[in-house]
Amino acid sequence: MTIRRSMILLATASLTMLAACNKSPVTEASRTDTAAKPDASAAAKSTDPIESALAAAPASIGKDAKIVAMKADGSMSVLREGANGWTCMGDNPATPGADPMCMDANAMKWAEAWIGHKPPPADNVGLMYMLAGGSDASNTDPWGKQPKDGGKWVETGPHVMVVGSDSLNKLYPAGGDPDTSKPYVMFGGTPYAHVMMPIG
Ligand SMILES: [Cu+2]
Repeated sequence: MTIRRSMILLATASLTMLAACNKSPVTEASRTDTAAKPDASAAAKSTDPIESALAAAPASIGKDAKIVAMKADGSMSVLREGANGWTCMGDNPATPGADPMCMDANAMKWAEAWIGHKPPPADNVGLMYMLAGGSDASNTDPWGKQPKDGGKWVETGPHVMVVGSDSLNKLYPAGGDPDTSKPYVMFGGTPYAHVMMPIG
């Protein structure tokens, strides 16, 4: 608990720096290329947790989704109630890339188990949207905070995730250095193995 809390405090402290590092190039590029379009990446890294969360899913899902934020103790605080069974969470500022997520009720049960270091429920296949991409310290350690031995972050573009399906996990490669341009398994060999399916 103490470690988790200090990690989160650390993450909060470096929020401004990270936002500055990551947002600027994207914003500049989009100004040149797509001046009229909203900048999805900047929205995903927004310090407004609702704006960030909504960047994860199609608007048709996001508009009625519940929005939550993770508190320092790992529990969730509700920022906005929802009506469609989906729950969205904004970017984690402790990771370099954007990684807001929107999950259905089964994926939410899975995520709560993962965050709480508990076994996920059996027979519980769930879907998750991460349309702004994902940024993970490790593809093998479900609770990794930093890449090991100076390794790189696992950066994945826009994708959907299927959690809780052993039969699907068996179809795709796992391991420490995945090709994130094709379907792959994250956290393979752990109870939190899931398929990451890039969609663009
Ligand atoms: Cu993901």
